[in-house]
Amino acid sequence: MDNEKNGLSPVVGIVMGSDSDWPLVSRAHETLRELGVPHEVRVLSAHRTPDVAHEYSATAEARGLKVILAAAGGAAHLAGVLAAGTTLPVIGIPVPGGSLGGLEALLATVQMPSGVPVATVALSSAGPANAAILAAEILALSDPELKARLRDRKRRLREKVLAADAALQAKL
Ligand code: RP5
Repeated sequence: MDNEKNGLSPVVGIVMGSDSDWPLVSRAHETLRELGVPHEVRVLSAHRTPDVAHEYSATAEARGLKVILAAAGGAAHLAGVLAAGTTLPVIGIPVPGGSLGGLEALLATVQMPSGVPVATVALSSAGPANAAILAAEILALSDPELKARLRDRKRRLREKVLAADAALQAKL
């Protein structure tokens, strides 16, 4: 990953249940890259490699991670299984495309039992980028430079909407 090339230790772990999730999950990777947040990306499965998923979660904090993003579709237990093994914040990304259209992944991700939270983002193309932004917002609580980059990103969003409105008014 880019961080390794730069010699930076990852502070965010992006984990997905299958490499088939990558086309969607790559948006989280791109967003963290834009924000300059060092991160790693892994394929781990709650069902197919449960031992590796447990090990990842149990060692995440000691390895320097501060937030975990976990994406899965179908019976999406990955975020919950990772959250069970760490006190780091875990952000779940439900992946659409299962036989129930992703609703099953959304419910499996969001409906965690008391005491083991998973912060769940939208079941849409906005989900992975929002998960990355939320992770960056958590990290920015103790990183003023990252906070400034997030503020700049939000300012650009505002300008985009204002420009779209101005363009529409000019046409009507
Ligand atoms: C989940 O099952 C994965 O996260 C993926 O969204 C879904 C299908 O996985 P594959 O059969 O494509 O490997 O565990």
